Amino acid sequence: MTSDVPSSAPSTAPFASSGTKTGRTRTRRTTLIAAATAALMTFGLGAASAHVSVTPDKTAANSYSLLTFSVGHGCDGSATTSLAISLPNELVDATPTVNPNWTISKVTEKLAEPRTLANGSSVTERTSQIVYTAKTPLDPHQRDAVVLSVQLPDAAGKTLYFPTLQTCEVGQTNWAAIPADGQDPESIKDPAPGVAVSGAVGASGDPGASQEAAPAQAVADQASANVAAPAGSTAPGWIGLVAGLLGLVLGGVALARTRGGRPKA
Ligand SMILES: [Cu+2]
Repeated sequence: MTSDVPSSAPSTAPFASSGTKTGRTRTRRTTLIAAATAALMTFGLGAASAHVSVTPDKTAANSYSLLTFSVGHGCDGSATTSLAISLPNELVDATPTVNPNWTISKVTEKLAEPRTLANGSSVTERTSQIVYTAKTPLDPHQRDAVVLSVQLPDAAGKTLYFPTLQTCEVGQTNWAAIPADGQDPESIKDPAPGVAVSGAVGASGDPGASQEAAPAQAVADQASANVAAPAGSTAPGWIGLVAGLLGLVLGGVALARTRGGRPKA
């Protein structure tokens, strides 16, 4: 239904055909953005940001963390209609941040046996999935982000995966592939969003937790968690970032040349 043409043509055509200075500036900006995006995608940074991916604001075991799930694009050019985010077994629930673009529902499942939570209470069922349904299908060439609040489990050193089914008007992508130990998530097709849990912080009241996580390990986990990937892929992530920034700079230089080289613009 939704094709590439209607989504971009109406927004630029009026400016381009007007022949005003604003129109040309916008056209050039669009060109720059397209060039920069191409550079980012080429050098690998785009993969992490374009997939359905997750960015935690905190990674420490037992801490409350806001997990931002980003949707970078549709399914082969088709608009996204829903996202079903599965919670890892370690979590029994998540609190979604209200989002005006989506209706949100929870899928619950009975636990095989009751589970005792960190606060001492016991539960017999858990939330297995949070389902976001788009009020208006998300343009395949625009991105969006949804946020879940979770209490990270006492699982320092472990990566939690949130397999996510992205359903579109035509087709779907199941972001559910879990990388093997040490495998770069960027190297596999449709990787599941993952959060690496680091050592507990301020664990003075919990000697067990502080023993498990040496400070150096906690720092390493924190760094890798920022790119939502196991420690092994930290270096490639930074290379991608540097390469992407270089692409932006080169794009800027090209733009400046274009401007300077047109005497009768
Ligand atoms: Cu992608």
